Amino acid sequence: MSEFKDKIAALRKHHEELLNRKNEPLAWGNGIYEKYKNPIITAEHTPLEWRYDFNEQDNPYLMQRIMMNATLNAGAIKWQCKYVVVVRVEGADRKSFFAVAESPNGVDNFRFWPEPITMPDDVVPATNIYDMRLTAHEDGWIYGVFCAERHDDTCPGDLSAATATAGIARTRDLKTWERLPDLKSKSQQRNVVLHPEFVNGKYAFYTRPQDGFIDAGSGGGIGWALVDDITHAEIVDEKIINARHYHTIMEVKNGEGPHPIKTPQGWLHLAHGVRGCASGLRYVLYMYMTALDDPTRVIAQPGGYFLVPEGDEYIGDVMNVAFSNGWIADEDGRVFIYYASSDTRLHVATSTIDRLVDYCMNTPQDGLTTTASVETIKRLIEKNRLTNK
Ligand code: BGC
Ligand code: BMA
Repeated sequence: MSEFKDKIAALRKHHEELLNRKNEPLAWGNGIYEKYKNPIITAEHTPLEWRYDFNEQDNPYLMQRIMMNATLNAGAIKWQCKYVVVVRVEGADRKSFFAVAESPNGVDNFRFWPEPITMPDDVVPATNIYDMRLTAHEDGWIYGVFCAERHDDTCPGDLSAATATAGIARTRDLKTWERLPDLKSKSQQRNVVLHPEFVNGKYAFYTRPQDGFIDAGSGGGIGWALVDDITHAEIVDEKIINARHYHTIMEVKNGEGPHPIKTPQGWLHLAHGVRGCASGLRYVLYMYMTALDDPTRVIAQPGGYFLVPEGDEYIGDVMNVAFSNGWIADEDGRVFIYYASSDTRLHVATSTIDRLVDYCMNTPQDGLTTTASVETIKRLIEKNRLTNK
C-alpha cells in the first residue's frame, strides 16, 4: 500500500473510533437530569468526505480542503425509531448550514447522513441560516423554523448591521425540504418555534420580537401569535407569555427552545435566558410550564436556571453559552435534551417527563430579591428540621 493510502486508512480508523465512542452519564449531578462524559457531536464528527479531497494527485498532503468549525444548536426528533438531530454545522467560513445526524440510542454513536441539507433559497436569499426548531405538526408535515440572517442594507456603511427573520420550511422525510415564505412580522424575530397542535384551528408560534438584531428591546420576552395560513405566515397579534425581569438569569433576553412537550400536568417548556456581565452575555437554560387548555397561561416557573455551562463547556467560540433548540420525549417517558456549549459542540442531558414536571412544580419561584431568596432557603431548612425530628 502507498503511504497516501496508509494515511487515509489511519485517518478513517481514527474517525471511526470517535464515532463509535461510548458515552456515559456523569455521577453527582443535580438529580434533575444527567449530563454525559463526552459531547455527542463535534466538528470532528462531520464526514471526512466533506473535508478531505481523497485524490492523491490533487491533494498530495492529504490536507483538509474545507475545515469545519463547530456543531451546535440542533433541532431534534424521534424518527423511524432513531434519535435524529438537525445540527447547525458551521464551517471555517462562518457559514452555518443544516445537516442531519442520527443515533440508535440518543446518547452516542451519532452519524451524519452523507450530505448536508440543501435548503431551498427561493425566497429572499439569506446570508446565513441557523438554529432550526423541528415540529412534527398535527397537519402531517415536519416543519423546520430557523433564523435567516441578512445584511441590513438600510445601513450600507455598517458591515455588522444585520436583520433576523424566521425562515420556514417543511418536509416529509428530512431530506427534501419545501421552503415557505419567511414569517412576516413588524419586528425582527429570532427563536421562533411552531407549536405542534392547532390552537382554535390556527397554527401557533412562539415568537421573540426584538428591537434590533441583537437587542431584544424594552418590553419583550417570549411571545405567542396565531397564524391562519402557514404558507403565508404573518403575525398580526402577538402577546408576551413569558416576560423578563430585572436581576434574573433572563434580564437581557429570553427565547423559546424546542417546542414544548405535552404532559398530563401541562406543557413543559425549555427556554434560554441571557444576562449581561463584564465578560459578555451569559446564556443559560430555564424551564416553565403552561396550561393544557391555554398554552399561553404559565402555571409553573421554577426560579433561576435549569442548565448552565460547566467545566470545559465554558470554553469555545462564544464563551459562557448553553443553548438548546432540540429535545426528544421518548415513548417510555425519557427525555433527551440536546444542548450546545459555547457555540462549539453538541451535548445531551437525559431526564424523564416525571422528573422535569416535578422540577417545574416544586422548585421555588424566583422571589426577585435577596430577602425573598433567603426566606425561601430558611423555609426549606425549617421543613428539613421538622422532617428530621
Ligand atoms: C450568530 C448567532 C447569534 C446572533 C446574535 C449571529 O450572527 O450567527 O449565533 O445568535 O448573531 O448574536
Ligand atoms: C443567539 C442564538 C444562538 C447562539 C447564541 C450565543 O442569539 O440564536 O445561535 O447560540 O446567540 O451566541
